[in-house]
Amino acid sequence: PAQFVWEDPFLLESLLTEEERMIRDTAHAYCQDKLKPRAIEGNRHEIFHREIMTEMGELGLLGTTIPEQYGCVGANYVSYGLVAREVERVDSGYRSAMSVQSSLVMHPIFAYGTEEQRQKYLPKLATGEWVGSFGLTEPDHGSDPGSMITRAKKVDGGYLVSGAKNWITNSPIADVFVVWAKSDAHDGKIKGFVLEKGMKGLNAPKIEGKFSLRASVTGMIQMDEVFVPDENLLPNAQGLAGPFGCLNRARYGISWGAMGAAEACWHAARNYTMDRKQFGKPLAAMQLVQKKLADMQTEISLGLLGALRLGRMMDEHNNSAELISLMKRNNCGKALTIAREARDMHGGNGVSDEYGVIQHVMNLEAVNTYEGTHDVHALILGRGQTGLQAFQ
Ligand code: TGC
Ligand code: FAD
Repeated sequence: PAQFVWEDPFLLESLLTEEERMIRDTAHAYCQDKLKPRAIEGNRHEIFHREIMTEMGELGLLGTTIPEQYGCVGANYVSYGLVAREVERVDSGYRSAMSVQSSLVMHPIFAYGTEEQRQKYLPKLATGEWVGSFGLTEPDHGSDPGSMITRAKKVDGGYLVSGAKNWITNSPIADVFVVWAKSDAHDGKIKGFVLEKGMKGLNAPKIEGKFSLRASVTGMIQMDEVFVPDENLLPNAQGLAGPFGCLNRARYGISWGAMGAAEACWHAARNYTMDRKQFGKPLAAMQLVQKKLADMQTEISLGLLGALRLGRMMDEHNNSAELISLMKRNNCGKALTIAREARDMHGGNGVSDEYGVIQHVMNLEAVNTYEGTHDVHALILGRGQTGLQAFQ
């Protein structure tokens, strides 16, 4: 029989193309050399180092799937997933910043925008000169965005947008805001608008005291009759299908990213228990510890294989939204369990950020909640297999 490769039992590596491996290797080197050294400070002091966006832009890690004519690398969805895995191996907060820019800001401008909008925004978002944010969630409407109250009122030459968005990644440092609002000029249907920093009536205060994703900046978007010119309406999407088209892509990326965080925790737990001796033997020689390592290996191997299969289906335009829910839900939930186990296996040291596990535990709490909570994705899957909706 072939040799067992403990860190890659399905030989996933052999299922990637040359180009996919090249993009992955670029991301891996950057994340380990440049991102990782900042993660402890970022988490301790709630700092998002803004220059990360320009560095990622330089390497082609923003809007990876968007065509080259807009300054992007035009890679496939598998490559995008591999990048998310490498970034989140370091910290989910950095992957958040990257996902929002790529899937939630650049994608809607590319998919629903005019050629002028693409030309105006995409190249600067691709280099990281501009940072984007995505406003769907409201203080009183999270899992049920269809009940949003943010409104766009038609006036001469544009719209007056009023409302508040809550828990918005990147908003305090954003130059561009893709905001979803119900438009009275479109029978009250949800439309996407591109707002820009400095518009009158627009504020984006930071949310303080976050104990998760501390290396990512999160805030609100407050809009008090912000005048948004007609040319900033995204014309080619209407209804919830607009924001969900973006979420499908971000959720897919998260299914890879969460496995990157889980791998970091698994490898840390394995190394730690190999080195650490109690009762005269390495902890890794104990049966209970080996069972935990085996569970981590199993869930991560299966989770990565599922993410890869989903990526291939996305590249063939042959994926369902339900399958994205299945992978987002499974991989986030499993990653959170793995991170908690790895933290436990580090004993007291596990609560110190020096060991690189506790911040993954805290981060994955938010990752399991945003982009559709673990239970909301269960309801999407329940509806998908029974035809009966259980949201209400
Ligand atoms: P429902 O009746 O199911 O659908 C309404 C319309 O939307 C369409 N649709 C989709 N289209 C494409 N892809 C999907 N995944 C879609 N899901 C729904 C649907 O076809 C329909 O279209 P139309 O044209 O017929 O109107 O809507 P509902 O109101 O019953 O929704 C229920 C539910 C629970 C499925 C949905 O609202 C949901 O998924 N809630 C979770 C909310 C969420 O994920 N929010 C994310 C906010 S953004 C974020 O968290 C970013 S964090 C990023 C980071 O920092 O990394
Ligand atoms: P709620 O919807 O109030 O849910 C609370 C609890 O009730 C959850 O356990 C949920 O599973 C459960 N629940 C809800 N409905 C049902 C039901 N029908 N049946 C059973 N249980 C149910 N949003 C953006 O738009 N843009 C962003 O950039 C963004 N970034 C974020 C960054 C962070 C750090 C965080 C924490 C959130 C971010 N979000 C963002 C918001 C995120 O998407 C929401 O928090 C998420 O969708 C859940 O909504 P909620 O917080 O209002 O929880």
